[in-house]
Amino acid sequence: MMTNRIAHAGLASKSRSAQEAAALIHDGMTVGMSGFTGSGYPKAVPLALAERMTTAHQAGERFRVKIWTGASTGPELDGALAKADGVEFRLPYNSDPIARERINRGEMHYFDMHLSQVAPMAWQGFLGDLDVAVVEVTGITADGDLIPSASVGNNKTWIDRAKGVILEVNRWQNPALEGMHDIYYGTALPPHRIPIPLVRADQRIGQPTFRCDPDKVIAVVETEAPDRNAPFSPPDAAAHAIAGHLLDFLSHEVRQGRLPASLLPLQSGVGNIANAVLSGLIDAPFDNMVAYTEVIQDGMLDLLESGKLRMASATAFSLSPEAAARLNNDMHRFRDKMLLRPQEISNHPELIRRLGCIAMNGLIEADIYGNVNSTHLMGSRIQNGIGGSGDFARNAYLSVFMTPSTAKGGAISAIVPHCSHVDHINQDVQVIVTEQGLADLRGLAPRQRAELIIARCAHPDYRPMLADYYARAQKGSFGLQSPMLPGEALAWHQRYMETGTMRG
Ligand code: 0RQ
Repeated sequence: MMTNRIAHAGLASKSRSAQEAAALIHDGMTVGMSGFTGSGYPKAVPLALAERMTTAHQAGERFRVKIWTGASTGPELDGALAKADGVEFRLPYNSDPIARERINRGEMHYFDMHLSQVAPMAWQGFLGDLDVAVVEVTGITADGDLIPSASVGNNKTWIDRAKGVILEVNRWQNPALEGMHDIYYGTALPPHRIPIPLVRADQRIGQPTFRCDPDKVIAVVETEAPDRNAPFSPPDAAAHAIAGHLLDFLSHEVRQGRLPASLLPLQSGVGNIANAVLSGLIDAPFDNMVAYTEVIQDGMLDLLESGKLRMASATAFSLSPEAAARLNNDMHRFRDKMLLRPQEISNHPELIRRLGCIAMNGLIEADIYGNVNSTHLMGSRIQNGIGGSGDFARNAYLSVFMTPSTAKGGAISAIVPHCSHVDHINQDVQVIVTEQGLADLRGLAPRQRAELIIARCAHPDYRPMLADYYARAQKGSFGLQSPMLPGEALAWHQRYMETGTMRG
């Protein structure tokens, strides 16, 4: 166990202030930062960089960079840089409200990507060179290896690809994180790709640390600052109902012999509903479960504590401040039950297909044919991004999407005639659950799906409108495979824009 956080003498001598480190980043550069859902992101250098940007802008100078990360980060990174108008291009995921506004005002380019594809695409080269990596670590070993922090994300790739590396060594991160990571170095681009030798969620295939050429390290900054994730709101009645329908369905699948009694490796998406489902699993009749997922959130910590979940493999923690403190204070009880991996492994299609994951993700809207929109409001305004939902939904053994049947206090139906934007085509969507009920779409043709989704998932206030649309579409459609009245399908959304409610 580490006592001295920077045990490598050469790297200790590169200790700098955040301001000195930020001064190594210049206008037009591409910067790869650590961070995945509010954990393990650098907390000092981005703030110092934002200050430099603001000063430059005040002097009439241009100072904007391209930022690559693992996924979302914290306000000290995405929020501060967006506020300073310092980001010209962002990938692969954003949930920061200030950055979201800039993206939707057209002031910032945003390449919203499948999270498993970020590292391989960075290696392909079309994204350009990576000038600097800014990576938070828990510590540096005497050999100069880097002990990862509370998220792994794309850090291995940033460290390998960047011309210069800035390390933030964060004392707030528990030294007991050492040994919890599994960093696999066997990925390559075609034609050199080989099978990834992982056949169980709890298997280790890599090493506990990142390799890093000490000569590439241009600054080491010491910090002591907490990760910042949004707290979860307690599950409401809709979340409880959704969890109930889904758990009944999983029990039914076990009884039918289609799922083992310990289920299959669970993937759970972001948000309160996913968290409520995890909480519901504590009282469900499944034991010895494992998770092969992207993030470990509060509900998963509870499941691990209850003993129902044997272990969880992910790329990051995504814990509320209370749960992060609980984990930090009690690391020895959890550490052998968790593995953090690079996101190209946690989200790898080959592995998700091989392990047979049960994917459970949120959505913005689903249409009556089972296509799902996870990202855009009214077809054009980005909310967050596809994140890992595409990696999991297409490759899962069972792909579930869940949502309350309405949004905005009932003024919008989450079930619509046609999605205004499609992230997950109906072939990747096997089950849709709302608080109204569950539609098992497996093996159904489009018109069979439409009837089931309207009957089981739509809110009763919107069922007659959807049924009416569907009946008319069957009369006036060009073809009857997926009946559609082209003008009207999207007028549904137009109505909300004009009157503030879809009912109008
Ligand atoms: O907006 O906050 O302004 O009111 O969208 O909606 O209800 O807070 O839902 O937190 O469960 O997120 C799909 C966004 C759901 C999430 C999505 C409005 C709503 C609110 C958020 P306000 P809620 P949740 C792998 C999985 C993609 C990434 C992913 C997501 C805001 O699940 O980002 O799956 N998924 N990753 O009011 C208009 C509708 C609406 C709507 C919701 N139909 N029309 N507005 N909203 N539905 C894990 C990772 O990638 C880490």
